[in-house]
Amino acid sequence: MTNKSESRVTTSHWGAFQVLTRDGRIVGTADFTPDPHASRIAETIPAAVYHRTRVARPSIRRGWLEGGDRARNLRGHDEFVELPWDEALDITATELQRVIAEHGNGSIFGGSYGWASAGRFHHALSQVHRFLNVSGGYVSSFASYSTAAAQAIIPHVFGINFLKMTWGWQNAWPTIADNTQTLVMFGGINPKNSQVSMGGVTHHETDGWFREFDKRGIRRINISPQITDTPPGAEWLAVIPGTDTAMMLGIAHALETGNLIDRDFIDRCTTGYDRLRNYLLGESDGVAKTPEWAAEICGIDATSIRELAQTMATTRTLITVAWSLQRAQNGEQPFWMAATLAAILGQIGLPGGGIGYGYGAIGGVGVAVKRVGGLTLPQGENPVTDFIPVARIADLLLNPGQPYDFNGQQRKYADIRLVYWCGGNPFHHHQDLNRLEQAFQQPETIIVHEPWWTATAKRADIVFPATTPYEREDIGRAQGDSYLFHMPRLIDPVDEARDDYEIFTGLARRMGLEQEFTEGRSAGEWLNHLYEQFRQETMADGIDLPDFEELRRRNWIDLPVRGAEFAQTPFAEFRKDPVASPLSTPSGLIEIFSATIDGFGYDECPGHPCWHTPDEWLGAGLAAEYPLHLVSPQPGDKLHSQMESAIADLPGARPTLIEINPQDAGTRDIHDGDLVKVFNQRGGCRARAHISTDIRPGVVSLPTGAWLEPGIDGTDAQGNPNILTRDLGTSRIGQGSSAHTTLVEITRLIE
Ligand SMILES: Nc1nc2c(c(=O)[nH]1)N[C@H]1C(S)=C(S)[C@@H](COP(=O)(O)OP(=O)(O)OC[C@H]3O[C@@H](n4cnc5c(=O)[nH]c(N)nc54)[C@H](O)[C@@H]3O)O[C@H]1N2
Ligand SMILES: Nc1nc2c(c(=O)[nH]1)N[C@H]1C(S)=C(S)[C@@H](COP(=O)(O)OP(=O)(O)OC[C@H]3O[C@@H](n4cnc5c(=O)[nH]c(N)nc54)[C@H](O)[C@@H]3O)O[C@H]1N2
Ligand SMILES: [Mo]
Repeated sequence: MTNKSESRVTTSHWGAFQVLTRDGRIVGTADFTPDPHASRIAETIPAAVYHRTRVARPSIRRGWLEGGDRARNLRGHDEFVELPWDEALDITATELQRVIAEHGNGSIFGGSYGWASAGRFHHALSQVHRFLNVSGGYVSSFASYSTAAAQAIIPHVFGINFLKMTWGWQNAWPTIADNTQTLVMFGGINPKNSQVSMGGVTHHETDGWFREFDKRGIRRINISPQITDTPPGAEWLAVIPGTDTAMMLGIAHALETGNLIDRDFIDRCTTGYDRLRNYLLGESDGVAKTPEWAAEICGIDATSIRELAQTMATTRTLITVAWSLQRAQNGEQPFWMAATLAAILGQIGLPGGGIGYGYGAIGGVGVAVKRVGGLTLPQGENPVTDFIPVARIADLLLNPGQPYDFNGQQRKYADIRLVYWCGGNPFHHHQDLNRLEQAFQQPETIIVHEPWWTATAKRADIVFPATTPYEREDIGRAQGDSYLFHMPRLIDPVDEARDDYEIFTGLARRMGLEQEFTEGRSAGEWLNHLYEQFRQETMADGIDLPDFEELRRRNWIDLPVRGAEFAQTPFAEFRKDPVASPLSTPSGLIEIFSATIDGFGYDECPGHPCWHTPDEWLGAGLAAEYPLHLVSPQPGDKLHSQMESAIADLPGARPTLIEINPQDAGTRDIHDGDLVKVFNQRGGCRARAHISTDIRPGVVSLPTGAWLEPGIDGTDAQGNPNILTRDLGTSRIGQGSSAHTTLVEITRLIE
């Protein structure tokens, strides 16, 4: 790899790009030309890969090595001792064996949530799960921070797995372009988010489709606290965060009382509308959910709500809901209520009509592709069946043995002694990070694999330096994408970094489990093996693929699986004949009332969608003290906290910009560019004010992505919103993250 310049294509969660190397070093990146709208995220790679914050060598916390009780309270404040690989692996294998012998595998948390990197074999989560499975198992985690509440509620309503619905049962962009007249977008459809997708999105087409919608005169309505949540040209209804369910109920009331519902569809295809109708009309609780009632809550006037109801009933309407709406207290409700609206409008099963979730949340949703076989490292079986809903990590560590409810089950938190994290950054992604700091003091041992010294790595006991995708060979392939990539090893590992696979192989060898873990294969042999399997499956689907050597030579292939001919109309068969093609719900129908959920006896949900005032919103008593609603969306310039090292170095990038309306800035004497403190009862962080009328008064927006860095007074210097957010399950149904249910106050800081 010396003395020459090369340009090879690789892929990532934000799509494909060229990597330029010279003398074995990455010196730049360039766009992948077939991508019509390439993401800029790759540009930070050369700086990030060689950044001073790379973990250079295996590192073990001094207090853990030397302290009698392992000085657990020093996590995050201790120093690390660098050790040679052999010694660090010996110590770690011995510790894993000790914990397993003394407390059993049910005391190991390996849920290890996170996005890690693209690439099918070196997928960090698959690697850690496979390793822990052959070691006797681990407490796992269910669902994701992205869609936990949706994953719980949607099967009750439609009888389908939410992720299956996301990828297979949605209207595709070409169908929308051809048929939809009104696109009603709760939470918007944001091309900045569709830059990325799990495993990659090669054609960034969302912007292009919106230009097409504009040309065709499709009416677009953005119901969101931020106008920028959709491409320009949409009407904007600046809803108060957390109140969409109330607005939807107001629309439903207008449909019901205006004779605008589709009785035939309701009778044939749904169950339980009468129960909801009683609630809408106030017969069950004495409060009619009129547009006037809704307006008081959601901040959109009753006339607009009535007009919207009229438009939705008289035009082919697709209601879309961003995932963000369910990342909130009772986040199950807007997803259920939006489905209910689409059902009573009678548009489910019509091309370009009905309901869709997560358009724009990630690229790939809405793309018309034919699904072909997957390419994944087999993880094996987990002998431990215990799990937590993913966002309950702090509860788990703080409450061993304590009971909790989840989707009709009564469960108990395990007693965790060892935490293994590989491919995620909980001190970026979890809510109420001060609480997570306490939770992270509980386990006896925390092991992390990371390329960089993230806030999580700094709070671990044992940190192994992991390679980045550019330092190893892999294969790239994602759902919702037509491309297949060979991802070449572009440079040697930086410092002493090793692949996760190699690290786990070293541990497995010491634990007498090498054969089980590797099955006798090197990384290269695994790639050949997995590719050959994928090739056979794909050929069975009628698509010819070259052998691995040839894929290596070609670098990438565009499979003939993308195009309008692959678009399907979701629920069309069901709509035609719900008896012959029933849904997998208990009734076989769309459940507007769910006897199952009713049977849970949760007072937050009576068996049909309903409005409950959240603990924190602009109408809460707490708003007297913390009068601004904080939304914390995904960052537009990066993926979560990845490559934060290089981003944080960019002039003006940190602390993070917080968007604030001129009215709210004015009353606080805050000017554009001022350094501010954002705070509430849970904590505080610094940020820099960005004043804009693109955000609704009363709402501020601080994207995620900064690495936590608390100063002596506990204020985070970088601008991580999760020091402010509340660590509370969405409800007992989904127990997802409620990141968006957060009130704050802001003051100007003197620089
Ligand atoms: N307030 C608020 N909080 C949120 C959200 C929100 O909307 N608001 N959104 C939530 C959502 S939806 C998500 S998905 C999460 C995202 O949270 P995470 O998925 O935890 O965020 P990432 O920064 O992608 O973390 C991946 C980590 O893996 C490391 N990594 C990359 N490649 C490798 C590898 O090959 N091996 C190893 N060992 N490590 C690797 C990266 O350096 C990085 O530190 O955040 C959640 N948090
Ligand atoms: N560039 C980039 N793209 C990403 C990611 C990234 O890190 N960077 N992460 C990816 C991941 S893991 C995920 S899960 C998806 C997330 O996709 P989403 O969940 O859809 O995205 P968010 O950015 O969290 O939120 C979108 C918008 O929702 C609005 N919003 C917040 N609360 C409410 C509310 O109560 N009502 C209404 N109507 N609107 C509200 C906010 O204005 C916010 O800008 O994004 C993916 N895309
Ligand atoms: Mo996510």
